[in-house]
Amino acid sequence: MIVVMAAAASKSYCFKVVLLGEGCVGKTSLALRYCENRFSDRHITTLQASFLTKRLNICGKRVNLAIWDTAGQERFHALGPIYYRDSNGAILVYDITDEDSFQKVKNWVKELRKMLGSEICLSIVGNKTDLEKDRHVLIEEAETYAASVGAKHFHTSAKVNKGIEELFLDICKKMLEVAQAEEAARDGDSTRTSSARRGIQIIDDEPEPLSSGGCCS
Ligand code: G3D
Ligand code: MG
Repeated sequence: MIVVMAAAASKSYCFKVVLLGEGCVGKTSLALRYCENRFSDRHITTLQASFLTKRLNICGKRVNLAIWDTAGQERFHALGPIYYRDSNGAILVYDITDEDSFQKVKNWVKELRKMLGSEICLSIVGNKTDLEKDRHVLIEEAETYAASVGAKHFHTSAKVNKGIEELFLDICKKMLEVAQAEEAARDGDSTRTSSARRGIQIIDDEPEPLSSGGCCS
């Protein structure tokens, strides 16, 4: 769901992005690196919070980003639509040293397109590029696949903090473009039903100061 808070001078956009991918590919590590700039060499199995937040300013637009991470349910094949519905974007992560994890990304793309259509912004991420010597997923194959499904491909390492800012900034820009196009359509009053379907809310009052992730849940 997109929530737009409109005040006289500025607007805030709240976007939800989900992290998807096989267990151990580095989803939690990417979120922690981006939001808290930390990395743990030990597997993080007891993540309590369901999402981390980050505030961005993109070309003068304030964006509150909620990054939803799993609590490890993917290991039991127990991630259902309840986790990703209402998402504005999805980041599909694989481990470049694990071919199976790349195949799993393809399954996720199919499921998301089937359930949410083309409305969700997708990014595909090959993580653990610090382990390049153990690479088992061909760069060209991954990039060609991403392009074929309308997703951008990124190379990241949560361990050495590479490519992560670019990844999140890019998907935020895309989600902002979608939200602004929806606003323009609504202002033109031609696709009111489309806006309603995507759950855009316009709040005309002066926004309250936001606590971390407050309007995104
Ligand atoms: P998940 O949330 O997808 O299940 P995690 O994955 O973030 O818990 O990470 C799983 C393992 O991969 C962890 O190591 C973590 O330290 C490691 N990892 C995550 N990102 C990177 C990376 O960019 N490079 C390298 N080399 N390792 C990474 P363990 O060994 O504890 O399983
Ligand atoms: Mg995790």
